Amino acid sequence: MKHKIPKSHPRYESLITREMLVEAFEKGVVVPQGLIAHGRGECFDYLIGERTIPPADEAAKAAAAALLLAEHPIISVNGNTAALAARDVVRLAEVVGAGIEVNLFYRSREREEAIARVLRESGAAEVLGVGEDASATIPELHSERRRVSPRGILVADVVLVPLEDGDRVEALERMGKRTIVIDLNPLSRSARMGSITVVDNVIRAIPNIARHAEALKGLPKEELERIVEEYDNNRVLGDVLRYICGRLRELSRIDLKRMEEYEV
Ligand code: PTJ
Repeated sequence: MKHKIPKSHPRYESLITREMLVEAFEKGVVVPQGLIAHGRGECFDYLIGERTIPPADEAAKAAAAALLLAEHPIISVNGNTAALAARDVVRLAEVVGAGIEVNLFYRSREREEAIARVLRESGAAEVLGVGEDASATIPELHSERRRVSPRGILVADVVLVPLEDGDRVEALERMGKRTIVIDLNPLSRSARMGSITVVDNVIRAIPNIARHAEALKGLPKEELERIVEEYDNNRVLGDVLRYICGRLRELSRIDLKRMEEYEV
């Protein structure tokens, strides 16, 4: 890394994450817009306390069950996800038997290949959605995200979409696919339109879904179906908002200089 961040820095993790994104930006993996998107995510991460909150864990469990039940699950990867969680994506894909596909809002051949390279270096055997492979289109979607692999997202029944930009989630849902969204903003269009929304940092969310999948793997199909059927995304998003409100209310009553000492 170009800038050495001292381990003792109180915001070490957060600063290292930024360095990872800047480095990925310099390699052409992340777009400048991705750095802006990350800043928005950081703000929401502060509000939830930079940890996996109970409603996010509930969503991660439902996501794991949905991925295990899927006939043809696909993990969609964009620049930020490749920069922050490539190894975790590959691991999750292995646990649930999912395909991995590059899908970009700011698509270029160079970026597709740079992202596929990061994924392959992280252990992915096959990466879909690169070059001519992205030859199919999602109907009624006009952004570059419409271009998908006929062996991947086009025929998938469950698609995991980390850090998405709204309208593709709606288009995939219209096609009858189940979408699992990872987004720190509980009010984003993607968060509201997805079937299952994990309001958590992609860095924590993907390994957490993999942990749940490992634990659920041996369960009978009916049990997994029950978890997915009982899951209510609107109620869970409401729980996230209530969690944030409650946390802010408690924080407003303490000495903020000593915030880290409180379990809030
Ligand atoms: O790599 P590309 O070309 O596909 O472009 C990717 C970006 C992220 C630039 C593109 O999808 C975009 O513009 O996304 P948006 O509309 O800015 O939405 C990104 C969402 O992700 C926002 O709601 C952020 O709060 C959220 N977010 C940012 N960082 C994280 C995050 N959610 C989870 N984990 C993060 N680390």
